[in-house]
Amino acid sequence: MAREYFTHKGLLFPCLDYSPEVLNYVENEFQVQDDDVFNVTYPKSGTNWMLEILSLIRCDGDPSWVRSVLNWERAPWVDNQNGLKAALKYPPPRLICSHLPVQLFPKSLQRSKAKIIYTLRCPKDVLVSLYHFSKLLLLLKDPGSLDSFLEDFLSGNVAYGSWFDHVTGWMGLKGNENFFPITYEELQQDPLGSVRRICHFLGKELSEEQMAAVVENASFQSMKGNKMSNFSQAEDQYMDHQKGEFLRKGICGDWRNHLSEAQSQRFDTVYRERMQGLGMTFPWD
Ligand code: PPS
Repeated sequence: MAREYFTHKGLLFPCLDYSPEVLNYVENEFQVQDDDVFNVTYPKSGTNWMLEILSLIRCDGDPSWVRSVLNWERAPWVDNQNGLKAALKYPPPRLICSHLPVQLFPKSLQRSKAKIIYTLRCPKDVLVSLYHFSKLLLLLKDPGSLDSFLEDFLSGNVAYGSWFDHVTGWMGLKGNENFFPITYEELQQDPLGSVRRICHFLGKELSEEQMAAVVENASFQSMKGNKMSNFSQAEDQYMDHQKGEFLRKGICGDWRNHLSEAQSQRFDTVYRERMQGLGMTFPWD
């Protein structure tokens, strides 16, 4: 089961912990509640950073919760079996993570006032982060060479499917008052301003000191030193801790250290083809 995938509605998902039954249940039966906050991303786009920020905002910047409860318990991933069980038991107001593309997201979202925070990241950095993470996360297939993984990524032959489809699908909700898109790059460039905007979206008032505490306690270094947030507690059946760390580099533009000129140009060609119709610009454009 480890490192194997199945296909559900045209997309690949890991066999370990995922199933068509769970995905169907989440899409068709899961009841979104008005006070739910969803942390939605394509993998490796800053999900856990946002999870930490949202956890800390919930506690007015006080780090006790993030230092005492595992991140996947603070905000379970509804997409898989264990996460779904935890989400169903979660006392409201729920904080829930998901990597699902918009077409597989719970249909009941349409009838609710739940809030969605959608974090995007430069796709070349997503590619590089996912390439490294695929070596240690035993849910994912071994990535092979960077050249072949680049082609898999560009064609959506990876878990959760195509980055391009995910982003264009979710960004269709832009302008909806309960949808808040933000980039990893904005979080890096202006963490305090980003936290202020997230608080405003959530209708949560924090003082300047409390927002500064959110930024500080959700920093790369703070998370790296917090065993509730750095995935050091992930079981060996899920993660090969010898192969690397979840909190790898945490920077923008690391792709420049990995992609050759030819690989970068190949990426740009597909990016232009897939993104030109969207009419949006991003910090990495
Ligand atoms: S996952 O596995 O899909 O849920 O991964 P995700 O959390 O979306 O993304 C992991 C990358 O985010 C980086 N990260 C951070 N960067 C900056 N600051 C903070 N606090 C932070 N927390 C996580 C993490 O290091 C991964 O990026 P790379 O480039 O691999 O370092």
